[in-house]
Amino acid sequence: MSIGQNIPHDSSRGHVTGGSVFIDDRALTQKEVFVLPIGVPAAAGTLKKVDTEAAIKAPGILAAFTAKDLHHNMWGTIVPEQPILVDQKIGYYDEPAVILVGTSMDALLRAKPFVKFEIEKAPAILTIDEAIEKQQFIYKANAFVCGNVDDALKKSPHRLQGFFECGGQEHFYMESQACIAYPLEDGQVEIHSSSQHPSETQHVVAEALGLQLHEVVCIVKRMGGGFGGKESQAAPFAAMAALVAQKMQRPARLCLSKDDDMVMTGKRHPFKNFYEIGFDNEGHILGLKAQLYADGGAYADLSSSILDRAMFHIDGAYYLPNAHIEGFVVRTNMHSNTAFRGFGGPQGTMTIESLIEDIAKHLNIDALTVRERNCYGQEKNNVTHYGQKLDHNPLPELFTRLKNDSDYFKRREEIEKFNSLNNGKVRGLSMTATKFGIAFTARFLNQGNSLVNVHKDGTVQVSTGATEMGQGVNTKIQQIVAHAFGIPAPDVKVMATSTEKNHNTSPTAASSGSDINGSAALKASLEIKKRLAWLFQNIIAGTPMNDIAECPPVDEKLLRLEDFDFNHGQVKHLPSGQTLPWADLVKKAYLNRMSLGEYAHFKTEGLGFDKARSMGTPFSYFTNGVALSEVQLDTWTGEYKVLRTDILMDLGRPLNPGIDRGQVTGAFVQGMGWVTSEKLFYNKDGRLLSHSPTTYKIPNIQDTPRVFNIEFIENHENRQNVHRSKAVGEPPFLLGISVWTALKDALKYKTSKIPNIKSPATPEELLMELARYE
Ligand code: MTE
Ligand code: QUE
Ligand code: MOS
Repeated sequence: MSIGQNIPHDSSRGHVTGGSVFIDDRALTQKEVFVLPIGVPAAAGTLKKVDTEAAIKAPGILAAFTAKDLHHNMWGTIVPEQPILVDQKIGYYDEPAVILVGTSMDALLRAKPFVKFEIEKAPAILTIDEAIEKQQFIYKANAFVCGNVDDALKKSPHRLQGFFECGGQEHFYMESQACIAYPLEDGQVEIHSSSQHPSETQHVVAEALGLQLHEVVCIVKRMGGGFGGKESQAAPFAAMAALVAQKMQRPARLCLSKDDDMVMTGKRHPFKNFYEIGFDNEGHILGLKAQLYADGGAYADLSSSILDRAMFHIDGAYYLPNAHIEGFVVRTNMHSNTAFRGFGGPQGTMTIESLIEDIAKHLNIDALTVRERNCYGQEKNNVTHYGQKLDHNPLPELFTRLKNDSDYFKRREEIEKFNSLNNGKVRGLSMTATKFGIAFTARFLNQGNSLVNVHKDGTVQVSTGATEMGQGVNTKIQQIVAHAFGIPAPDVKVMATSTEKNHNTSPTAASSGSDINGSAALKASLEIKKRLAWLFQNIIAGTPMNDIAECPPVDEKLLRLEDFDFNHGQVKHLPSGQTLPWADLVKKAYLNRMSLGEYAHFKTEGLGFDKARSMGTPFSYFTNGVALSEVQLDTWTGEYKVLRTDILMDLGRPLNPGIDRGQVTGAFVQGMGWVTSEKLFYNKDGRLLSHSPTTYKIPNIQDTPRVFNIEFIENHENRQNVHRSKAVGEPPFLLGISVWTALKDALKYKTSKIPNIKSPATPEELLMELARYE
């Protein structure tokens, strides 16, 4: 019951009726003030002076604060090197430097132009190439080495050399960065934040204000989307609001406008990846040498972990017998780039998917054939370039099944016929894969804790460190707990995340929110279940109620949990057939003075990666899938449509197939947006020009595939994770790449050379490439 069922998302009604409360929906409290961060009008240089005098005199303006008002101005999830407010050195254009406080947002916006900056400008570094030239590095990874790549390349009958480039991506969550800080007694602060990482927010706020961690509580009810953008970067805005709350002893609300959010916050990392790949006449990859360069922007943020994940995913779904992979994060004068769905994985995998298209063109073989020849095997060719062995690898089955189910070769023939008409339209077809490693590669983050409280009427409240951003983690945890107790899902409520209930939480990220927190919730539930079974066993044995001792530690001889069936709101002792309603048993436990609450800690087992040698087991398991996309490109305008996409995924035994289908759909569309229309434009000073929905093009409903099929295979073997489910949040994002490779495939019909396009493949990008063929 409950597990594997399509119960509705716990906020679905609220989201469509307007009942769901986001940060800015919270009622105004007495004396509450509004906070507006203001950014610097230069990408590099020194901030000499900020003049707020005129602004403060404007109607409705109460105060202005700058870096010197903070107890501690540095933050950074991995390396604390980023100022909350610019002190002297400017990192990027529109970097927050002043916070203006007023009685209304209207007053703040009217006063904003009166704030004056005196800046000594310096030349800005705005591209990866410039940063390499000037040797500006944030991080250099240890190389990943397997086999002997130089030897393999030397012996390869064919070699290709070049570079692959992909752009950044704006998160475009519906709710911008937002928080409200409430001053409490004794200098304590309570922060309500739209954050994927409440513990980090608590930490940054405490440090910025000179408080200790136990003086700050961070509460997250939900986010209107996060997608990685609120993992680290919610924290500095919370610190700004908290500073105002502390200084003025008034509640302070900071909710960014879409435009301010877009210019001030970091995005997906653009990458430039240099490669040399060797292969034989059949297209078998013999060796890959690559150097990955990620644009970290002005500060470190999570860039090092993101680069690591790109290096882990450079293999895509393909076996690399010999590889030498190096990676660098460069420092530029751009907004500090950050986590975004896939966390570097897409930038790594897209490189090899692009290379497979190139190999196919070079050898004049179908790209799917090249993919199948290189696909990781089940018995052999099943060890990654970092030494992790694939367990129950479903990739060969996924490729074969989708090829057959979608009539790949028949459609290829039809496309060839269509393209030979030369009617100003050209079609392309491509299948790509995702093999996404599940676990934080930073080992210590693979832990979580939960608090389960059973009330006297038998209903349950659960709290974990997981934050709800639309992905359905609350619903999955609700299902896990309801299933454990055998009660209806509506009798379980997942409560707002708070650092007061769950401490030292990891960010809800790496797609492992449901894995880790669901496991912790299950563990706590099982402890309570054990106590209730013990009580029931004693009742059956006739032990007088008040004499029932504490539940003993697990001992098969004293208590056999399998003898008890918790289902349909009843608890049944199977050997005797005796039954008690769940709520009655709960009440008896209370009267007998037994604890009906439990806390549990969970850690993911089996992880071990040796960073010095770049070898080991960084991941708990992999989530795999394949997608086939067909596109039609107008060769006169460069415009295109996705005619059809078929997706086949292995999600183990999904906890909620409906929610997972939503995740696959959304992730795919977000992925195809990244590789097609979502282009970031900056002027020569490094100012973001595409800073609003009118200038930045995310996919709309008409851009989605005309025919869109999503299916799951059955896999009952993922014993590594809770109820044999698999993480779903990020893996299908990588399938959006199939739209880009399909466009590249279409171009192949127009040239004898290997098409050379960047990502995103905007109509302009494609038209320019087509123009080179004439
Ligand atoms: N789905 C929705 N609706 N909104 C989001 O912000 N974030 C994605 C994914 N799916 C996101 C989403 C990202 S980046 C991650 S890491 C996972 O959800 C996090 O949640 P999970 O670990 O519980 O799957
Ligand atoms: C995937 C992720 C994250 C990650 C590694 C992954 C992530 C994250 C961190 C991280 C690393 C070091 C730290 C830290 C966080 O690593 O989201 O605080 O010190 O935050 O493979 O999603
Ligand atoms: Mo997701 S990028 O790990 O928040």
